[in-house]
Amino acid sequence: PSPSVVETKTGAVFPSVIFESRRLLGIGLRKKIILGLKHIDVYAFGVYADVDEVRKVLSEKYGKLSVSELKESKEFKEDLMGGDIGMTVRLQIVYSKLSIRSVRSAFEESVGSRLQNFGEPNSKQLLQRFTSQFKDEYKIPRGSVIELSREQGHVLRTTIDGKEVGSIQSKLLCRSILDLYIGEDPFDKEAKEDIESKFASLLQV
Ligand code: DAO
Ligand code: DAO
Ligand code: DAO
Repeated sequence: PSPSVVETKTGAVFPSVIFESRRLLGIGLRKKIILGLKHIDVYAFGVYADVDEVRKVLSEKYGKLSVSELKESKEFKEDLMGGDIGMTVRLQIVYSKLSIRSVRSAFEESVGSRLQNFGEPNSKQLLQRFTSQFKDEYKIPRGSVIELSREQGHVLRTTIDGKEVGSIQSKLLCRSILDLYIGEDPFDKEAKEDIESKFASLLQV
């Protein structure tokens, strides 16, 4: 069995491999400042990618570049973010008082700003379609695991503790969610660095 990785501040445990072929590339922490002063840890996250798909989609074009060349390449990042590559962000809830209402509003703020940046004209409707999946009766206590997965054809599939709560097909929504973790202004910069290096090393074969 492959080992797990522990996020030290929260104790959240991330399996090295999920869904048989998605490998853990890096972990981080999502924090939030509430009432302008209090820092809370909301969830720990792990970013996973399907290694075979990364290689299949990207190695022909980028296989000859070094890690540092890849890190400099905007085109490589674009292809990675926008490509049809299976990826999962696994969230492990740390904050014990998270309500569905605050999840919805945080989502509208963080993902909504990305959708607008990417020029999605119907960002409001798209957000609503996604957040309407989050029913008021769901409970997400500390320890809950939420998985946001990009599947074939840019389908965003959401699960809570392994149960599917919905799927939505949208390339831009998938991209916007990945952008929170590995985009230009990520939640956790160190995590993004780790993930970038891992991606690049996957192509060094
Ligand atoms: O910064 O504009 C951006 C988007 C970044 C996406 C980054 C994904 C990971 C990139 C790996 C770089 C490899 C060395
Ligand atoms: O109770 O007002 C409060 C603080 C809530 C902080 C909510 C941050 C939500 C972040 C999104 C979580 C997604 C699972
Ligand atoms: O941290 O701001 C953020 C956004 C995280 C994306 C959260 C998606 C949460 C989906 C959870 C549904 C739970 C009912």
